[in-house]
Amino acid sequence: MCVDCGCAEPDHHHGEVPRKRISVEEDILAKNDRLAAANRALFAEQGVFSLNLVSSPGSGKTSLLEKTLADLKSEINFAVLEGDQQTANDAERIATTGVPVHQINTGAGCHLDAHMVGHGLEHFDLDSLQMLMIENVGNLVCPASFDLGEDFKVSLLSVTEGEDKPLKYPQMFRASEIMLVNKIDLLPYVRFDVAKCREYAERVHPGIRIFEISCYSGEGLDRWYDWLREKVGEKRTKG
Ligand SMILES: Nc1nc2c(ncn2[C@@H]2O[C@H](COP(=O)(O)OP(=O)(O)O)[C@@H](O)[C@H]2O)c(=O)[nH]1
Ligand SMILES: [Mg+2]
Repeated sequence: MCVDCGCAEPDHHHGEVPRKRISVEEDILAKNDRLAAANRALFAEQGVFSLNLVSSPGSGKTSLLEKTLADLKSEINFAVLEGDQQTANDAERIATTGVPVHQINTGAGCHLDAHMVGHGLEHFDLDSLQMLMIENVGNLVCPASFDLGEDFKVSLLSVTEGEDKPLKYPQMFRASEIMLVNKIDLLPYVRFDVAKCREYAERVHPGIRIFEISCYSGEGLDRWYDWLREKVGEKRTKG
């Protein structure tokens, strides 16, 4: 047994190796933060409002984008960056709305980073862009640590996932301005306590804004749309 930490590995050292690992991780995050700051400066200069959508796979990020773009594209100029490990499936879904979209495949990577987003922006005409939607790789862990330069992170949680997710993945919900509780059309069929979910989210992030929505029925989307309109307006005035 290792004398340093009590783990089962006999030849497990706790000297230089772990220290080096930590400094590499710090370097990666510091480099990411510098590139995120550059993205943020570009968004500010161009008056582009940007959101980073995060959730487990299947919570409805792409569905939310399809619905939002279909309903608001006549009043807001959007572009979408899609992040997935493999496939261009989501970009193909978004392309059917007619909104400019670019797919980023991260391979083994579990999140988008600011460098990928910076290059992704090269595919869009920033002069006419008002709002950038970034769909991150689906998971509630890694994307929390990587700033992309966005204005806000938006977490989606669908009612089939269990109401305790804000407590289990607090970093993600703490980093998010909004939590969207999606698939409320399924509430009659699943055991999901919306009041508890709200309480848990509020516990890890006091003041978090919560919208209950269904991308299928459209219920609750009006408040989400009003919030987007308000924020895009504010950003244009500042930009
Ligand atoms: N019942 C229901 N299903 C939904 C809703 N939104 C998305 N879905 C379904 O959930 C699945 C995953 O959606 P998708 O948008 O691909 O999720 P993503 O992986 O987060 O991008 C698909 O089968 C969608 O049709 C909703 O509001 N209600
Ligand atoms: Mg998707």
